Order: sequence, then structure tokens, then C-alpha cells
Amino acid sequence: KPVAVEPRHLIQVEMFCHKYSTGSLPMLPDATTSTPVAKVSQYACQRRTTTANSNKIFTDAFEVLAESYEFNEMEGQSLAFRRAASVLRSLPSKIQSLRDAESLPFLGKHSIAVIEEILQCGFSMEVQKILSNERFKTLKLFMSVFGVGLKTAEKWYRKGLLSFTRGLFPTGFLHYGDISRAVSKAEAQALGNIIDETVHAITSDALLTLTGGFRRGKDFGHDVDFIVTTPEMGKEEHLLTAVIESLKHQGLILYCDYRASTFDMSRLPNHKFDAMDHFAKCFLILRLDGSRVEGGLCGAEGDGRGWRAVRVDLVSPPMKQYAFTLLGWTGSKQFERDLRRFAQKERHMLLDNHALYDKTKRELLAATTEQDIFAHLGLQYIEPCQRNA
Ligand code: DCT
Ligand code: MG
Repeated sequence: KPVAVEPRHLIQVEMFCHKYSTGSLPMLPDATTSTPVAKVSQYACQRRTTTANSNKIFTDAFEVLAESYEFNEMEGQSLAFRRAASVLRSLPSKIQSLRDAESLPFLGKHSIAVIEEILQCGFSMEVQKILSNERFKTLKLFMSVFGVGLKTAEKWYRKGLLSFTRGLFPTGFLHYGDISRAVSKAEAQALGNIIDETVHAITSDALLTLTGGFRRGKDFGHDVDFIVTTPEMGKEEHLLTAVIESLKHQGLILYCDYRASTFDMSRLPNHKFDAMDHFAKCFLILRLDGSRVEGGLCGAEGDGRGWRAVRVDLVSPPMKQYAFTLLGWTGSKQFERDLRRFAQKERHMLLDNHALYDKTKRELLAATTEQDIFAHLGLQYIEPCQRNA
């Protein structure tokens, strides 16, 4: 059913640009106050990265550049900036001079030049230009719609659609205003309570775990991610469908995209990495009542509704794959990428959300906890709150 989109949603673009404009005073390089940076690993899984980012001014700029390269299908350059941003996020303090930056992994000529410009004048001309680029702004806006990726956004852009038109796009615009607004920790907690009650009313020994950004200690997220499973072998998919039924019954489901499991134990290991795992899952939009949220809804619109729509993902692996799923869904994306790269390059192993495979021994390595997986990889354990790479 088509959903009307109001012009106020176009404010998104402005808000986005505002988010990335620095607004702060120029920082001048000062050789006397700079401290030498300790040796930093090229792998995010060997770095500890909390949510306290001392280099936000640089990493925001790098993320814009990474995104711009991605929009132009220059994956190599895009990844280079994502890696450089990730390295800077792990540093305990702000970069004060070029000397600090030059010794770091993945900081090449281009990223160093951007840092230099920001150190000198507080912003990067190149980044400012991207942020005011019509195509970049439009793709960004289109991709802020749930379910719209680069391909669709590009198609719409080529058709000459510069902004949303009333009634044009059906499903993605369902509750657009609500789901383009960040979810708070208290809201995530409230959803956790609701789903926990629902799950345990179905199976008393079910296991529900909050994962994604909130497990890493973030205060806000674009959605809330949960793993739900049961020790009863082969019953996890049934549990997920029962949970969906119950949520529907409670009148909490505004949208549900259910994907049945395509997981096949006998086909492990996966030699080709899939972007998504094969477990049963659902992408939901749930109705969250303000009365369930401690301190009320985040940024309540004052429209008197007393509820908001929230994006929620549920994934349901068999208990045997629980630890791998937990590690995979906890993120961050950059942390996951580097875990897999480390496993492959340094240990000759294949890691994904289903399993860890030792290519030398030609065997799957079992794990019941995340600690087991880090140990198999010969890595120091990194707490979820230190995985904000
Ligand atoms: N993930 C992944 N590869 C993908 C998609 C997701 O490895 N293609 C993992 C990493 C994070 C986790 O799943 C949840 O995904 P998101 O919700 O997109 O990320 P998030 O870190 O929870 O971010 P946000 O706080 O914005 O929800
Ligand atoms: Mg998330």
C-alpha cells in the first residue's frame, strides 16, 4: 500500500550535511605537544576500539570519502578509507601532527593529505565538495530508505528522481520518519524486555541475546539486533516463527520480512564468503509504546501518538552455531572484516557466522563461546565494547 511522503522528510539531506560539517575552530599542528603513537596492528581484531572516538573530525571525513568511492564503484579506494578511519578510531587520543599519522597502517598519501588539510583549516575541501554534490546527496537520501541499496538508489537517480514524490515508493516508506530516527539504548532495552517475555512464554529455556551495536555499548543505533535460539536441536526455526506469530497477536508487528533457513551443516565450510548467513531470520518494524520505555520515547515528536516504529532484526541459529553467530552479529562491520582477513591471512582458516574451518588440519573447530573462537585464532579476547572498529 503506497505511503505518502511529506516534504519534511527532505530535511534529511540538510540534517545529513549538518552532521558532517565540522563547525569547530581550525586546529594547528603543534610538534611540541604531540606524543609518539605506539605500534598499531593492521587488524581491527588486534586493536581495542571503544565508542569514545578522539579522532571523529578525521574519521567523519574519511567515511564520506569512503562512501563517495563506493557510490562510484571504486571499492579499493573505499575500503582504504574505511580501514584508515578504523585505525584512527582505535587511537587513545587525537592526532596532533602529521608525524603521528604517518606511521599508522593504512594511512596513505591521500588520507594523510586530508588529515593535513583538516589540521590546518579545520575541514577538507574535497569532503565539502562531496557533501554538496547533487548525486551524492540524492543517493544518500534514497539509501536512507529501509531496503534501498546503491543499485536501486542509482536507478531512481538515473530516472531523474531528485527527491521523494508522494505515493511513488510503496514498502520502504512505511514509517520512514520513525525509522530514519536513531533508536536509543532505553528503547532497545524496552524492546529486549518485550521480546524476552514473548520468547519465554513460548519456550522457557529459550535464549535471547541483544547483539549488534547495542551489545558494543553504543548509545544509539539504526536498529536493534537479537539472536534467539533454543537448546532443543532443530527447534530454533520453529521458535522464531512462533515468536513472530505472538508479536503479531500482540499487535506489535508493523512490517515483517521473514527469511526461512537455508543453512545446511553438510555444506560447511563455505569457501566463498556470503554477505549474509543462512540462518532463519526476520527483518521487522515493530510498534514500541512509550509507556514501556524508561524515561519515555527518544525525541518524541509531540504528535501525541505515544508510540514509535523501530527496526528490529531477529536471527535464529542452531545452538551449535550460536557462538559464531554472536561474534558475527556483534560487529562492527570493520571488526568482522578484519577477523575474517586475519583468520585467512595469518592462520589459514575460514571464519564466518556459521563456523571456523582450519584449512591446514582440514577440520571444523567447535566453539561454545566467543572466547573459544578467539582462542582458536590465537587472538587475545576483545570485549564487545572494544569492537567499535
Ligand atoms: N553484519 C555484517 N555484515 C553485514 C551486515 C551486518 O557483518 N553485511 C554484522 C555487523 C553488525 C551486525 O551484523 C548488525 O548489523 P547492523 O545493525 O547493520 O550494524 P550495527 O553495528 O548494529 O549498527 P547500528 O547501531 O547502526 O544498528
Ligand atoms: Mg544494529
